Amino acid sequence: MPPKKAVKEEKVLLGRPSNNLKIGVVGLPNVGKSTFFNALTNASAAAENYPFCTIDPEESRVAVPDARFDWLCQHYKPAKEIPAFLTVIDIAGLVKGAASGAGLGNAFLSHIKAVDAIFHVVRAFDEPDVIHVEGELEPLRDMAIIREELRLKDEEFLTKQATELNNVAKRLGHGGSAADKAKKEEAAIVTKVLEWVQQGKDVRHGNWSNKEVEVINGLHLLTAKPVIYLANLSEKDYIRKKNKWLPKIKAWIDENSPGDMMIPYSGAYEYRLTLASAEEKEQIQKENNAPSVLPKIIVNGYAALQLIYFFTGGPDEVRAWTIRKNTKAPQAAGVIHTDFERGFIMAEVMKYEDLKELGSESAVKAAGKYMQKGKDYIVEDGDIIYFKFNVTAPAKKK
Ligand SMILES: Nc1nc2c(ncn2[C@@H]2O[C@H](COP(=O)(O)OP(=O)(O)O)[C@@H](O)[C@H]2O)c(=O)[nH]1
Ligand SMILES: [Mg+2]
Repeated sequence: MPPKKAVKEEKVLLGRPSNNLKIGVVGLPNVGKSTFFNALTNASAAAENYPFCTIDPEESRVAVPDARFDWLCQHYKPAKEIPAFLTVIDIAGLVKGAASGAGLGNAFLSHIKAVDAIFHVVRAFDEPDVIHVEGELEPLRDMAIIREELRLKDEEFLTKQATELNNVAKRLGHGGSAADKAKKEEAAIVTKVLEWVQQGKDVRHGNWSNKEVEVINGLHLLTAKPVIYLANLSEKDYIRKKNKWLPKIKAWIDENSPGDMMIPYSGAYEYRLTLASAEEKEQIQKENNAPSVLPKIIVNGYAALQLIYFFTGGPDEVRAWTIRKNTKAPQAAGVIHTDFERGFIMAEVMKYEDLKELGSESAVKAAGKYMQKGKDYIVEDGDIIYFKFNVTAPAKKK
């Protein structure tokens, strides 16, 4: 037999975000979670171009800002404009000891379980009027508390899972069917993840095999979710771009949560901006030389999930579709409709940059840059795609 060609295995990513992405705002009480949440909600409600809806007082749907999307809408002047959305959830009730029932206890848990990623708000503003639950302002202690509560919850859950699975595995003994073997493998993986968490580590920082990732994704672990740290500064510090805690927060993240992003912002300032009229808003930002950082926070929340989008465009509708990096054309088509995936024939692809530069679809075609791609094509961020498919193809049995 000829030697097998070495194929590079595609890395399976942690998490399974859908087109309806959710990010939870997490942190100790009085750190500025609701202020941040309200600023986001106000800012989004002000963007009248977008179909906006607030789901409930703690849940808000915000459009992901994207200059390419805006340009496409101007270009096609469609009847309908649908940007990418992020659902942001204000999660209250996480305090020291919450994992074992303190404060609102476990109420926060189901909420965090349901999100795809976490905005971890850290208080770095000193304000004697705003009481700190833990006494003095100490962002590093606060971060450690939140991290530990989430980790403890995972440890508790994994302990139960591992015990159950290992009991089953023991009963199965040696040998067995393929299903038995899979069960035993699952027990071994869950045990391994439990041991990792018992060492005080977060699941997202482990280097897991694809098999392990698949098991982990079924567990909805809290410490497997991507985290973006939001350091909440006073207006003054934000404007002068200086705060004594920031270098320490950064160092803490590098040591305890390597690779996770930190974005400094000021809840008070952002909130004030959202209350101002459009002109006032411009003026305040210019005067202080301190632009709002909300768009950056939303865009990075999106990127932390390893998401990209492709566009569909035409006179009826311009729309941004969310997919994970490394998604192939048929699966990208499947996000629009399962028929598109099932009957996939080809993807006609234009690059956003080409359309923008050349000015029209026909010019892109004339330049030979309108491409026809097959089922192995990996969709790239910013592709403008027209899918061709054949709906009469019979449904494949799974
Ligand atoms: N000075 C200052 N106060 C803030 C800032 N962000 C929030 N606050 C205040 O801190 C208090 C608690 O904020 P809130 O958003 O309700 O915190 P939550 O408990 O984490 O939801 C409120 O009185 C806010 O006005 C900030 O950036 N600077
Ligand atoms: Mg609150």
